[in-house]
Amino acid sequence: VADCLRGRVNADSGHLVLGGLRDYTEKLSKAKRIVIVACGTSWHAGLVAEYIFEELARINVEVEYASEFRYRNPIIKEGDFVIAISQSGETADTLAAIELAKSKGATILGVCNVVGASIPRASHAGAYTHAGPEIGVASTKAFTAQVTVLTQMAIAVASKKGTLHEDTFRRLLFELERIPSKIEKVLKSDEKIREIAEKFKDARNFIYLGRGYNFPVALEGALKLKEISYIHAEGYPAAEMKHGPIALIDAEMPVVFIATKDSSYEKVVSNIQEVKARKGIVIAIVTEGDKLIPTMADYTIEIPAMHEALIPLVSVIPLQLLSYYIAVMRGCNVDQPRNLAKSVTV
Ligand code: F1P
Repeated sequence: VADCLRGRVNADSGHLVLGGLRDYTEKLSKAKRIVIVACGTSWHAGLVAEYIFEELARINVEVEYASEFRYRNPIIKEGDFVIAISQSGETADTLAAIELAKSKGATILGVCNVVGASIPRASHAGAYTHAGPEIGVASTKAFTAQVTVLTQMAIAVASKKGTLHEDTFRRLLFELERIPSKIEKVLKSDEKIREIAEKFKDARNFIYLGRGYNFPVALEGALKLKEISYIHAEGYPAAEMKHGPIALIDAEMPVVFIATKDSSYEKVVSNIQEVKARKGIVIAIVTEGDKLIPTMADYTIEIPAMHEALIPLVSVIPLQLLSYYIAVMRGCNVDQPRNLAKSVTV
């Protein structure tokens, strides 16, 4: 992530430097609609991007699973922008979605990790995440790097469009520069996360809940646990709990809340109360210094405070570590999970 940020955000001059996208910032700022296509973890990064683009740049964004988009007859018009996100740059579903969108006249922007891969080659322009190779099959640092690049794109487009107040622009750049040190701080909770993993390594099910920017993080936390530990896990928007998942909650059910101090905080606090009233076990990711949630939750992991649009970059880290430790304790091969391929090319 530090590599991804270095040389790309120049906080002193207040400029964003997104090499391959420079010529498209102006065009994107006039876009009526952006469609994001991706699979798996990259799709979750796309959901974070939807929230950020809509909030900062006020552009309508739709996020599509490439594996569905490619088989239907989506409405794509000339002038639409399609952002294709992929770690490997070789995912067959995402490539097919690109070709379909291109045939309907869309401009394709690729966000990819592997230089020269098929997806960047099929795109009109794009940005590399430069996260380095993923050693394991399940995407981890790719998510943080993708969200970083997409956030920078949204900031650049919003500032060109004039929808971003100068103070917010400067604050976001300032805070983006400090994300690596915040991640390092979270990594110091390693031992605590290991202890939580020890308690839940034999669980059969998990629920992950978050609101706003932390909803895609809940999905990603659940996916990581499924992928590498083979425990059944579901991610939901916390507000959806009452529409179904609440039926699953009992004294055996660990519920992971991403409950940081942001605009959804009060609502998430009531969701935690609802789970506790049903004797569910609450593991909460909270903002450093939070005094309330630790009195309600069974376990808490702190992350530093930051602008809410940047929280996913950091709140995902303890969830990745939790999955990692649970998987290791269950004797799973975290680098090569069963049935998963590094790039899904069929
Ligand atoms: C998409 C993806 C990964 C997942 C696994 C299978 O890959 O779903 O998110 O962790 O490796 O493929 P990509 O298009 O981002 O390379």
